[in-house]
Amino acid sequence: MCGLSVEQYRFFGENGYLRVEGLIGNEELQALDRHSMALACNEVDLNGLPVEARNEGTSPADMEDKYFRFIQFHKHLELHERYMLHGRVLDVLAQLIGPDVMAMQSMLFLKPPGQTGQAYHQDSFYIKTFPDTLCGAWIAIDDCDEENGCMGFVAGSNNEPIHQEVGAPENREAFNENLTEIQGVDESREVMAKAKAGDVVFFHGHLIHRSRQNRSADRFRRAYVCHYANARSYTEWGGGNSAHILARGQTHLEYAEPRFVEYDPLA
Ligand SMILES: O=C(O)CCC(=O)C(=O)O
Repeated sequence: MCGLSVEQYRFFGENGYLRVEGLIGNEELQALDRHSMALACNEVDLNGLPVEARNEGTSPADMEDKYFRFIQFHKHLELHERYMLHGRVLDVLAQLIGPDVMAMQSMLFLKPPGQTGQAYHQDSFYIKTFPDTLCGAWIAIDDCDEENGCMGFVAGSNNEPIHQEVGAPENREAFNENLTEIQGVDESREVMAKAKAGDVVFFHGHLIHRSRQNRSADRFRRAYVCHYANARSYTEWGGGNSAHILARGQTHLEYAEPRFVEYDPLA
């Protein structure tokens, strides 16, 4: 059991994020590293998966865009489901938003050099849960910093409501032009979410965050990020509660079973 200290718990409540160092072990990290690089190099056979390709290219940037950051691939590939249900990640989530935890969304970011980021947003704007208990867990596969486009957090914005004033991003060089940006954010409150490979960064659904373009010459900025909520929160997002895996504990609501891994949410 990975127990948080009172300090860590309080830090998350006040700031809306928490980086837990080295939560992913070396061998686990190597498996993620190999798999994500094989996807980037188009070496994983994805034929026959019920997923729509958004382009015909095969460069790492094309591969990332082709499957919109491999969104919801935990429904198709064992490794994505296994890491979505990572025991130590869930230990932390059970303390932050649990004890009952529902696994809702997975995305694998490759972010090769040159790739844009996503402008300021709050995840609970998109993924609605009632009560609102959304939380992201962002596994760093590469070391990340400002140069290769780590995330930036507006500390404390987890205690703000969901901002409805969104529009197209102003800076289209740094940010994906197809995704929206919260208007009028005070950038001086932003802290850089630097991380080392194997760290996991937890962030609250109301936390205003973004990530800029990867401006490095040759460093990827890969991350596997999943979104979770308390399993007793009601949702219509992504097919409703019955489409999302009960990762920890119990719930009176419907839920999905894992497809690939043998799993006991009460263990
Ligand atoms: O990893 C990134 O660049 C952005 C991740 C993000 O914004 C999210 O998961 O909500």
